[in-house]
Amino acid sequence: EKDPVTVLVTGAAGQVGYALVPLIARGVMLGPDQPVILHMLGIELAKEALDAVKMELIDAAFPLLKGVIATTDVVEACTGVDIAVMVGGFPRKEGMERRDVMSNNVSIYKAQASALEKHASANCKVLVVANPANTNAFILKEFAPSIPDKNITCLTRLDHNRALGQISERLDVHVNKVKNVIIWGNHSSTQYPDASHATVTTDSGEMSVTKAVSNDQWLKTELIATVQQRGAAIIQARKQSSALSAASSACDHIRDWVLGTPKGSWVSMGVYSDGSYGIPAGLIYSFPVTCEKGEWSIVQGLKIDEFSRTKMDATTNDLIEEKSLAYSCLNE
Ligand code: NAX
Repeated sequence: EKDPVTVLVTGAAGQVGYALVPLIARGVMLGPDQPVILHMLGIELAKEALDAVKMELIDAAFPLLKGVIATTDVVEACTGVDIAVMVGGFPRKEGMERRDVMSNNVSIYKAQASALEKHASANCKVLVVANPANTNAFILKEFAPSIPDKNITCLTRLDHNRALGQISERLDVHVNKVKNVIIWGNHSSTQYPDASHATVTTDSGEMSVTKAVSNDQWLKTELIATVQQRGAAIIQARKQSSALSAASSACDHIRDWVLGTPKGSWVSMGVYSDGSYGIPAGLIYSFPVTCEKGEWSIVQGLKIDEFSRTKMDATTNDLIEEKSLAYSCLNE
């Protein structure tokens, strides 16, 4: 039997956390032969609910689950962690200023960065889910300088999967026949869901999605708007934000990162920009990536037309603005 991998989930008593921990314990994230130890971090206010999640994990008698910790102590939570999924955060409530939300999250991510840096495994991989996801990941990176840049990422896989889902519905093909969409930029409404490089496998072989939909306008207008606004549509219908799809996509993100992407296909991840495609270096920006042996690399050489460039720049500017808001909160 393999040695267990220790996975931290912060905010595990919340709705995404509650959907995510059973998937991890079942092997959906790291594979059906990989034992796991779960560390769940919560805050005092949610401690009872967090203890209840631990009780349920024990009750479910998962064969792969070798241990569970439910704690409000950030040091205990981060100690020996191999994979950290950061779901805990301060949500935006009605009537709240953007600045107040940012300020709260900046202090949470600053503190948790230091704890991870000091106590997690040396090669700990980090996925930030909590919003503003890219900027929380950026703050984490700033305050955990000894964690390699390549190990800090944020979730845009849900947006990526949403785009695949919309195209599959439109073409009436199974979602696994569609691949290589791209989410560029910020996990916010300025993100750019780009299907111009996507392909679909049909009975007569692989063809571009642009050709298959035979309506370029749909890809450039409706698809983009639907994916950008999908989170809001779920909130409107469910009165709560997406949870099961977010949890499932977080598993996809880590699984592909650790175990690799299939040959010929890429996925979207919010990663540290190295300047590819003219995106300012150092921003946490969502790019198309392939993964091999636990390392992601940005897909190079894709043609970027005028339309894409404008959209990619708009989401860059959104991220630069968030970054300066975060810095101004730090200096308060
Ligand atoms: P919930 O409010 O249900 O859960 C958040 C949990 O975090 C709560 O249990 C809270 O007590 C806990 N928490 C707060 N501060 C903490 C701290 N300092 N340390 C540890 N835990 C802390 O929100 P939920 O719907 O689960 O969403 C979680 C986060 O994911 C939110 O920030 C949300 O905006 C974000 N999302 C991001 C997505 C993405 O694609 N990147 C999609 C899903 C989700 O909306």
